[in-house]
Amino acid sequence: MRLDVISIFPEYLAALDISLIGKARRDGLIDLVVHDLRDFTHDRHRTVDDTPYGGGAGMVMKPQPWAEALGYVDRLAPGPTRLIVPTPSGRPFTQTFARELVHEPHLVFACGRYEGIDERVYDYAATDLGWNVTPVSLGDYVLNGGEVAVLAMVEAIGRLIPGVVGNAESLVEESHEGGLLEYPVYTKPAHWEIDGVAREVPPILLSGNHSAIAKWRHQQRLERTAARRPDLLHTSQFMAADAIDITP
Ligand code: 6GU
Repeated sequence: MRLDVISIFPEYLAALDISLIGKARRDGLIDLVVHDLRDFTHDRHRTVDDTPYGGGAGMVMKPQPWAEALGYVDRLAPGPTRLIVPTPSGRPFTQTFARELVHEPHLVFACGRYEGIDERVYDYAATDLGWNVTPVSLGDYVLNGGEVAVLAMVEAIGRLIPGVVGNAESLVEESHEGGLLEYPVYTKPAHWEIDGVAREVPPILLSGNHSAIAKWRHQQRLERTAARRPDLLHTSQFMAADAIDITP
């Protein structure tokens, strides 16, 4: 999978050199290149923004550096390309959406700053380059720019590439895979004391009764989802099946 990220703060993306995603890049599973938008400016000050037509607060990113950067990336990696534009006004990024994006051969992330990118850039990408342009949001809050959102999205997408996460089972057992939150987990010691208070591991997990453990974990997922994310229960694949009692 080919990924390009365009930003005026390429150092922000240095985190993609480490951990699982960094290893996947070194192993050749992810071909990721970060570009500095200012390399596509031609003035002495490397200007990327200007005041908005029609007035209003803040600055807007100029179309020319963006069009040159996108054109450059298109020549570097020709072929079907999806342009992901991180913005609070985009389509919600979910596990389902990550699973859709992992099948794309080429993703380009355009990190805007300030009040956003001149809208004509998206028309250029769609019409002249033939790219699929998709504004995407991490949630209903505002970040200063797309960089942190790209770190999250690349990690969520990258870990779905076969071979990136060592234990493939850990992919299916997780929160949101299957529409429910994850069950609580415990490790040794079984009896643990701090400040004179003992906290025990739920005895069922020490019972060796695997079907009882599976039932308990499923019940924990339902209770946790009901408490923290009741909105998820309406669409969960478990609702219709057996009308499970989710009262704690
Ligand atoms: Cl994807 N980008 C920015 N800039 N802000 C956000 C966001 C994305 N998601 C929520 N807030």
